[in-house]
Amino acid sequence: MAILEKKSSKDLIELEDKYGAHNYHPLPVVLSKGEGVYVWDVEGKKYYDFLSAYSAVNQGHCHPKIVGAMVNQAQTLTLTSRAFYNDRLGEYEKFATEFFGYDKLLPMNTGAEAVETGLKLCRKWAYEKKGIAENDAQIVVCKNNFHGRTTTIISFSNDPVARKNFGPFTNGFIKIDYDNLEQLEEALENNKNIAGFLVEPIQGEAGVYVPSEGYLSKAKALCEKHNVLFIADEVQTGVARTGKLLAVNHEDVKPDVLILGKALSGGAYPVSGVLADDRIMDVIKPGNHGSTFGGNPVAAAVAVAALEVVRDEKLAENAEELGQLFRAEIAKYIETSNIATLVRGKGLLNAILINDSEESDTAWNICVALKENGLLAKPTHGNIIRFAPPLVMNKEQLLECVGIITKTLKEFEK
Ligand code: IF1
Repeated sequence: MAILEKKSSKDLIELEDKYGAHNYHPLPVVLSKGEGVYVWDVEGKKYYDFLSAYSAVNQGHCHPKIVGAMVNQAQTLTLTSRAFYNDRLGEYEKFATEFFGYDKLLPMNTGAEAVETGLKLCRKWAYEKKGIAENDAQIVVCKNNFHGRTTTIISFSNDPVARKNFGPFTNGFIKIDYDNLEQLEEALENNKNIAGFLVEPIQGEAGVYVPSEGYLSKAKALCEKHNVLFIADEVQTGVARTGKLLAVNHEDVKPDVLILGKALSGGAYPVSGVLADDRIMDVIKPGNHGSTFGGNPVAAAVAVAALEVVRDEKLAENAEELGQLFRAEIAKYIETSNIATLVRGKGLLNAILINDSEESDTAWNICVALKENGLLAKPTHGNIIRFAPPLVMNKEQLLECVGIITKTLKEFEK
């Protein structure tokens, strides 16, 4: 019977094309299995995963400890809603707040929801604690940000593709250049209605743009001076990706509001959350905010297991060490290359700049060739390729991957 026949990659791509909304342009590979740093397509070809589901799968695909916790909890109790207590949420909240050093956690599911939560928390704090007049609060954000897809979040995006024809938008945001302390200071000095500063410690979608050393700590100091909340979106950079538990730890900054997602679950389940101390979080009262699935028992069990893996397997230390090696090896190749011009990043969140225009399809074609050579990565913009493998990789595997990447880039030298 046709229904029992194993479908090919081509069939499955056609199926998505016919029945799915066209909101993505994926690389033409159909995956059906993952383990650690590897994924397999439906024809059985094995690849190194150098995207890690945009840094959600930091702990590696199908980590047995995380999957074990998920299966066990799924067979016991999946969802109660927050109308009742469940026996996992409090344990998770205690674990997560101690792990990250905050008084309270507000659990959500996706990154965008957690960003929304952070923005709502910041506004409410501004009216009830800072004393800004109702509806006057402003939040400073950075140009070329990526914080998710909701209407409020795209209201302060400057990506025309993400915004066009989705208006009207939410007011109350002031855009400044990323990595520019003068503009931040000017915004804070000249406006008494600023409630918060929302920032990615490294801009991921912008092309793994690492700010100048000292930017985050000086921005935090400016926020403190003006009684403005420093809100860090660590959805992509958090949970060991950049070589520290949090990217802000590189500059010893403690954000007032910390937003996490993606690798909080090791990619097994949608888990996000917002962390803050009581002086901020206590503005949230029953009925102010919530979610059917936020803080459900499966999410709670998965998140505890995922964070334990990060700690027990020393993933931050491994990301730091392998990241140094990756950049050093790629930099050596770049010295003699006319196709790659720069490697940048922190820990295992890195990007290689391709010597062509943003409008060109060179980076895309390189990613297709990388796929043929057994490594999956995705361009961000037309001329930047992001490289972010699971953090459970070892040195031998990383060096093999450097070999695949340099060999592939050589095929494109002019
Ligand atoms: C997609 C990018 C990465 C994020 C930060 C919040 C969110 C994200 C800093 C929202 C999400 C994703 C979503 C994904 C592509 C991806 C991405 F290229 F678009 F920028 F990772 F680099 N804050 N990032 O990076 O989290 O609601 O998606 O759980 O397909 O849109 P979400």
